[in-house]
Amino acid sequence: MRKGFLCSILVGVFVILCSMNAYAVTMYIGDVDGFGYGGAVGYNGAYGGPADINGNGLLDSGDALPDLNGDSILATGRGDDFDHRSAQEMGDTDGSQWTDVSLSTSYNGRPGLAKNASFTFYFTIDPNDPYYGQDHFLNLVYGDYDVKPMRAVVEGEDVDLLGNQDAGYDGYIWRAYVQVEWEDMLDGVVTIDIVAPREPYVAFDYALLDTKAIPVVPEPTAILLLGSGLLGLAVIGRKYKK
Ligand SMILES: [Ca+2]
Ligand SMILES: [Ca+2]
Ligand SMILES: [Ca+2]
Ligand SMILES: [Ca+2]
Repeated sequence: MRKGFLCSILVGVFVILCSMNAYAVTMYIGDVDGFGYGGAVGYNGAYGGPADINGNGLLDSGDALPDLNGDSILATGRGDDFDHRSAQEMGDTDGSQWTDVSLSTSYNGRPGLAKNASFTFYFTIDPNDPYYGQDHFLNLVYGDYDVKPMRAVVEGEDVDLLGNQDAGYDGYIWRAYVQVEWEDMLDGVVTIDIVAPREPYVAFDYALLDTKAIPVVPEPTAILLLGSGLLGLAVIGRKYKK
């Protein structure tokens, strides 16, 4: 009898955990595929080294967009236009059409430029949702912002974007995020507008609405430093023990 009771409690807990995951508002516009390059194996950034700077097998935050013609500059009219959109992404109207393509003045197939881009999340609010009332994060992954001003406006709030000047190299890929208050989600819509009147070449990988911000993968050198730092601490710890 007691075994059966315990079993039913465990099953109950499992069902609750499953339903918690199912109810979180986790929505993507576009896909997590490194701008359609995936891990960009064999591609270099304009700085001369691998585009996948952090070496995690995916073009993401902290990496560089590929300098396709190898002229050490990533820009409009410099041989770096690409269009990796699927037919479905091209046809979507939520914002997917702005992802995985160079929004570049030299690319005739562009859906528009950065200044025309916007992303809209539509979702259903359920008062029984365990996440009901919880603030969320709006994440945006983009590359090669270097002509000011450019910013994202999320539910009317300005979001600062880091650009190539901050990284010190061309084609810088970064993720920006902002907390979205629950009050702004009650209508079941969250919008991102890009303000970039003069930016002639930029690209977006995807936008994500979730209960957390996208973590940044450390660069290999940072991992090494962290590793040696931990090693140093371990040595110090050992010395103290003596
Ligand atoms: Ca990477
Ligand atoms: Ca180039
Ligand atoms: Ca640019
Ligand atoms: Ca993508």
